[in-house]
Amino acid sequence: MTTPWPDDTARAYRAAGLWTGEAIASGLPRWAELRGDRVAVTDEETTLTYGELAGRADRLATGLRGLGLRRGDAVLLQLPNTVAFVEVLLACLRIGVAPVLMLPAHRDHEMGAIGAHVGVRAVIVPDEWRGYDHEALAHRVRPEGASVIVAGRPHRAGSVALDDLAAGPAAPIEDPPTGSDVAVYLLSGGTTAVPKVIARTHDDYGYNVRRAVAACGYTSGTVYLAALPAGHNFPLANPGILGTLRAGGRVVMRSSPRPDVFFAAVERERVTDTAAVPAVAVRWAEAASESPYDLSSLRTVQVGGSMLAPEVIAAIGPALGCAVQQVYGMAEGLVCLTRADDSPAVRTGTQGRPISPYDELRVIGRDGRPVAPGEEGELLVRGPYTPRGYFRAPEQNAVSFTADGWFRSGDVVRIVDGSVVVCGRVKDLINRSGEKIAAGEIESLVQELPAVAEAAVVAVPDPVVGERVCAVVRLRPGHRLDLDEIRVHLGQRGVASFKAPERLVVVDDLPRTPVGKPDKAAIRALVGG
Ligand code: J2J
Repeated sequence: MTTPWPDDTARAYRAAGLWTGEAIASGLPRWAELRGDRVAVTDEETTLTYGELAGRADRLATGLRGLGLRRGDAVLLQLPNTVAFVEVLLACLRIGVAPVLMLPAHRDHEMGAIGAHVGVRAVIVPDEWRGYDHEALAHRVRPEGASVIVAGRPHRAGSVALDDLAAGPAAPIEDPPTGSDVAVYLLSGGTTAVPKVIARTHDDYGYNVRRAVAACGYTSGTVYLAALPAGHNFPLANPGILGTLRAGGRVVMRSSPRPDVFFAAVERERVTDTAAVPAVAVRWAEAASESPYDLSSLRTVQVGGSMLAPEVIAAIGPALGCAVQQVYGMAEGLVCLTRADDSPAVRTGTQGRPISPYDELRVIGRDGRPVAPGEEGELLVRGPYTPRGYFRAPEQNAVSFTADGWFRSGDVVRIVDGSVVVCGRVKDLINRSGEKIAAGEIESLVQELPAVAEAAVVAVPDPVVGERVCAVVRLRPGHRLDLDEIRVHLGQRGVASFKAPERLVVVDDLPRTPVGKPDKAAIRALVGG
């Protein structure tokens, strides 16, 4: 199911004190005692102190157990950036129920496939979000026997209100998780038809969070704004929500990265730190000069998730009046970041160095051999928080991992004086504003249209979102097709709308490799990618 680290490696990580055996939220009662009346988390409507958050999470944990959820079970967690997200996350972590972190944009296609793949025992959703009925979605996709838990006001028979679950007294936690239990399941953009799932253990994810906190210097004075969807690894753990709570700081939840929402939140909450994908950071920087808001509390904006030119990076800090930290990370594990005391050249021109001295990085050429120092090649990685395989995916693992446990990142990088520079990628996906869209997934969906004989999906460069999805198709004789038909079809299939092609190119034939397969590099070149 999950590929464990080899015994001797795991022993070494434990002996070195990297893996502590502790569950991630096991400190919650202690936090409540020490920090009782300090604010832990706030959104536009609700504010909870550490004491209140611990109480809510433990009552909710008891409620979840009352529904029959037990240590080792999994749930789909699809909540926007709200206090409820944090409560549910902590409740789950307390009792060893692992949430699969979905995005609010996911629909039947993603929720159904992933819920079934992981075998979830509950689906946790908002009642409605941005005009969409998530409770109905949850009922459509839930595996048989799984509960539907609704934040807000449920209106369907068979749903359970989150507030009702948290209404009773908290019972002692009888069977708490240990270090090797799964803490969370993260989604990988990946290159397959269905997103791949990464099981992160309490040991490995907890270590990742601690290292990120140390590298970024978060303290009880940190006010972290979660502006990216909280289910992403970046705002969740690097250092993000979990790191800020660990450090005793305050988490501010906002569900939109719009500049006006961001500026207002920074001023109102005196935000010190946040994380953005490049497209979002650039929008904030552009809007800052006209903003009447006071942004003087901002200390550092982390930027990562997709490529950005050094000169653009260099302009963001001055515009927002704060430091910029580049972060190169992946849900599969490895996180690199620039440090405050790095030289300006390193801070603008590289994506930083690993957060752990135990991270092993290797750059290989097309021949599979390590390249000369400073040369470009594919990055392979291993380490104490980079799992050795995807969850229940033996075939994919044979491709994505080497026999001796290295994860093939699919990223093309150079390593200069220990810092990583991301140069490109060999994996077949589209990186739209930091959201990873698997080409293969969209290709199979476009292929379902009767007019389509053959389809290839590639990225086209875009000044705003970095890359957009472009479908290149060969039609069946006598057929026509327009972009709307593709978008409507994907919508009907219940695919998250951010994945829908935004450009269509019809060709007489697709460029092919010598063995007759569509030649993705040539197709990319054809459409200007
Ligand atoms: C270029 N490409 C980057 C960067 C990620 C922190 C930050 C980002 C992610 C993330 C994350 C990049 N420059 N600075 O999980 O904790 C691309 C690479 C990488 C892929 C991973 C975190 N930072 N990328 O983006 O799992 O291609 O994680 O392999 O969503 O994003 O995507 P994801």
